[in-house]
This record gives sequence, structure tokens and C-alpha cells, in this order.
Amino acid sequence: MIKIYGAKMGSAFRCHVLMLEMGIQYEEVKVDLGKGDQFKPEYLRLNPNGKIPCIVDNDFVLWESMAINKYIATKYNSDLLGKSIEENALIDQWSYWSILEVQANLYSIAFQKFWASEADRDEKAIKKAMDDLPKALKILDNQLEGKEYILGNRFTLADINVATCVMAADFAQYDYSAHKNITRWIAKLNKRPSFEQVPFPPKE
Ligand SMILES: N[C@@H](CCC(=O)N[C@@H](CS)C(=O)NCC(=O)O)C(=O)O
Repeated sequence: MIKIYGAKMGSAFRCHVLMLEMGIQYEEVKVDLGKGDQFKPEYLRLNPNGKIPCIVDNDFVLWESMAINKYIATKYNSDLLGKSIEENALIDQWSYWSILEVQANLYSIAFQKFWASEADRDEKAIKKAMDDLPKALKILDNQLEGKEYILGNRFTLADINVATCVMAADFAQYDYSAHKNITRWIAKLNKRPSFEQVPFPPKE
């Protein structure tokens, strides 16, 4: 059985959502970030980055949430993958784009505003992220214009990967409601049983 290291939060959240969407049995292994479990030698042997998520599938170890999701969807031949090489390339495009252009900026704001000490706070980093985010979100909003999902009218892995990046807005207390298509799409995804089972932000 696949083990996912990391609770249903942060970057591990998207791997839990995918497993629930696909109805795959898996084991969640708790890594208490507050207590520093991610830096223990036994965890660093699996993921030298000291971050969650990481999966162990028999003897195979994999980290990076987007790579994990692609591996799981491919291994179990999920219909959440594209129906062609081109559709799969578009899923990759949106996934890599969202982690870099959306999630990284949201985490930068959350880190600088709420997690860093006042002495360490980098106002320039906050400003850069606040300037860059609306441009990125506008690109996503335009893509969703007149469509139910990122690739059209079919829910795919791109929706899980990109939406879970946008949902990091909660950590940053970033308001994206001006982007009407994104707001509508997130509300629709939150009604899916998988997202409902893994509420974000976590309630546990
Ligand atoms: N790009 C990585 C990001 C992983 C990541 O940043 N994980 C955070 C939680 S969202 C973490 O484990 N942080 C612990 C730490 O920095 O000490 C992925 O998508 O898997």
C-alpha cells in the first residue's frame, strides 16, 4: 500500500485529494512539522529536502507533490490524465506553472507576513509577490473563461494541481475574489467529495 508522508495540508494536500479522487487505499504517515519530524535522519533519508510530501510505494521513494501526482495517476492509469500527448503536456504546463507562479508567491507572502520574525521580514519580497500574483491569476482566470475546468469541460489532474496551489491563498490571507472565473471554479471543486473530505484549511 502506498504511504504518504505528510498530513492533509500544504503541498501534501494535493496528493491526498488525488488518492481520494481515484479511490486508492493508502496510508498516511504523520510528519509533525512543528516538532521538526521533517529533519529527523530517518525522514531525511527518504526526502533530503526535509519537506512534505514524500511517498513510499513498495521500495520506490518519490518526493515533490506534482511528480507524485503524475506518478500515481500514471501508475493506476487514471482517467484524470490527458487523452493525448498534447493534453498531458498541458496538464504538466499548468501544474509546473502554478507551483512556481502561484503557490511560491502565496507562500512567500505567508512566510514574510505571518511566519518570519519582524526582524527577518522582507518587505520587498512581499511587494514582489503582491505585484506578480495578479498577473499570474489573470492568466488562469482567462483560461477558465467559458469553461468548467482548466482543459475544458473535463475535470483533470490539472484542476487538482492548480486549485491546490490557489488554495494556499488561505495561508497568505490573499483575496483573489476579483478573479471571478477562479472563484467560481474553486467553489465548484470544493463541492467534490474528495475536496470535501480534505477541507482546506485543515480542520484537525
Ligand atoms: N515543491 C515542494 C514543496 C514542499 C514544501 O514546501 N512542503 C512544506 C509544507 S507545504 C514543508 O514541508 N515545509 C517544512 C519546512 O520547511 O520545514 C512540493 O510540492 O512537494
